[in-house]
Amino acid sequence: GHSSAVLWFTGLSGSGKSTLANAVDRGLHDLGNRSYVLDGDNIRHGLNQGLGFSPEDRKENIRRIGEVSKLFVDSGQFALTAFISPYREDRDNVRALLDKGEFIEIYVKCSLDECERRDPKGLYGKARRGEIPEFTGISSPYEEPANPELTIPTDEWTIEESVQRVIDFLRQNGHV
Ligand code: GGZ
Repeated sequence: GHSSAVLWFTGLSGSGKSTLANAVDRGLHDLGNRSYVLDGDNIRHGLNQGLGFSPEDRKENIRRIGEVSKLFVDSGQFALTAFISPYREDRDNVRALLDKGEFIEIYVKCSLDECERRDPKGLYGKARRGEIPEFTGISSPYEEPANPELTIPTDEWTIEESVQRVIDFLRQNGHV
């Protein structure tokens, strides 16, 4: 039957996680589903204010987001999360919180070169100049997912194609 899930978008800054999550959110609503996007704007400025970007703080950031996502699924809603979540272990810990099939890891794949070209907030430029320490991809690692449910190459696919691929996956797996 139909069942909600966590759609866990992971990828570099500027890879398109938030854009894709919000587009999928609209697609799910149009199909009559309840869903909600968790991102830096509503989590890092609220629940997780005070957490920075050290490995320890990122771990705690992801842990709390995982717990909140689980609450959404318990309430029957889709949680769409858009965080870099650079550490494989932290993502796997969230996966372990949820039942099988309820954690859908979506690798928003975009080369570092392309993310730097986009640089929508000028953060890569600052990181290159040493003005932002521990910046993911520059001076802090990003660990690619080993076995994501989906990989979406945002430097190759349109947003429409990408949304369709996610919705198709949810259909094939009985979520919608
Ligand atoms: C990475 C940083 C950093 C550092 C500030 N490293 O493009 P953005 O601005 O909107 O997305 C980035 C966001 C990453 O926060 P997350 O909560 O997704 O990170 S993690 O999952 O690793 O906890 C970027 C901004 O915050 N930002 N400093 N040093 N991104």
